[in-house]
Amino acid sequence: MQFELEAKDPKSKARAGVITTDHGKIETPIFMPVGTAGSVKAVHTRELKEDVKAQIILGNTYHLYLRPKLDILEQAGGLHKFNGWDRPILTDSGGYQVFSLSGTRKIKENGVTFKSHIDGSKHLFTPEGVMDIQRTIGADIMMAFDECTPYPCDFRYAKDSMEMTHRWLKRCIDRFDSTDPKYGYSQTLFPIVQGSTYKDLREQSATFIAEQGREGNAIGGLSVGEPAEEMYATTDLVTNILPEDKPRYLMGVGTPANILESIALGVDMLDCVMPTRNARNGMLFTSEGIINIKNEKWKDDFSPIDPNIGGYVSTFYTKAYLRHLVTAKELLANQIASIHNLTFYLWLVGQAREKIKSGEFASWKNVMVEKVSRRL
Ligand code: PRF
Repeated sequence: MQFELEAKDPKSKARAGVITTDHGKIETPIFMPVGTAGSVKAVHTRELKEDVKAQIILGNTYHLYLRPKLDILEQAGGLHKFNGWDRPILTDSGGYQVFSLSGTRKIKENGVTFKSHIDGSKHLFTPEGVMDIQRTIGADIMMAFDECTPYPCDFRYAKDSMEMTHRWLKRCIDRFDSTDPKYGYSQTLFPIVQGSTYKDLREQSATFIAEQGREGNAIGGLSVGEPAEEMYATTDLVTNILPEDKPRYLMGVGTPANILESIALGVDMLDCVMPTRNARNGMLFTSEGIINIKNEKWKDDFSPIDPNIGGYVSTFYTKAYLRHLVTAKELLANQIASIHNLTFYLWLVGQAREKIKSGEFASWKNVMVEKVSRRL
């Protein structure tokens, strides 16, 4: 993997760059649609390419390991072959899903034992095991195994957890560096900064992560219920320490406003279930603000869902028609709403990139944050 910085905004820490992988280039800043179980829910790969213009999608180690399981992924020749997505894929390590999804779980130095949310069966994730699983999935970008601390979290717990995450990282690196990719293209490993919202811990963690000298770095443990101001302050502190010449990935963030603010703080990659999950509940993000499409007021609004962002689905279908589909519980509602929200998220980061390159990002961002946060 390679990262080339193309431009820096003069009035913020925002950057534009290009990541090159064996599955193609990613223009940053970028939003990555979440494809938990090997599919971006309600959106197929041709729509992801042609309407949404996604450049990289996520997969989850936790879900794919439990179903369809590794033997099937290996027989398929990896996740790209299995789901037909031939652009880059990043997999999360399970270090988050194991905490948020599985039932009973026990965290020990060796790893985490947990019960499957599907059938209750018992499993163990270790740093080494999670590297092997991501080798088999065949992700272009693999994530280190970490513990995402909850919020709030007392200092002692946050410190012990961060230190364990650092020891786990060393084990991840040892396993990663002593194994080869399975499918003939290269893979890379991103470590993850933790430390809850404690300044000194975040500083320590970011310094430790930077010292590992990997090709990219991630910021975890945020967007877990802390106030937005704390999330921004922590991100600001961490991006001051992480190397400038490597991409920075802020995990699980967020609303359109969160995304723009994080880009202003020097973040290059983001992912979140919000555009797809909220789409399935009738919440639409548009260039003019947020719409609850279930609301009566849209029943005879025959304007396009969003005429300003391009993309077939967003400019062709009307608000009134989508509201009808949602009201009638038609399956097509989920598809149209999900494609639209993702098209908007990708449009938004694409605009951010253009504004960074033209040196106008900071003032544009302030206007946009206001606009995209309005409730229509
Ligand atoms: N760690 C991992 N995945 C994550 C997170 C984390 O801290 C977050 C935090 N928002 C989202 N996804 N491994």
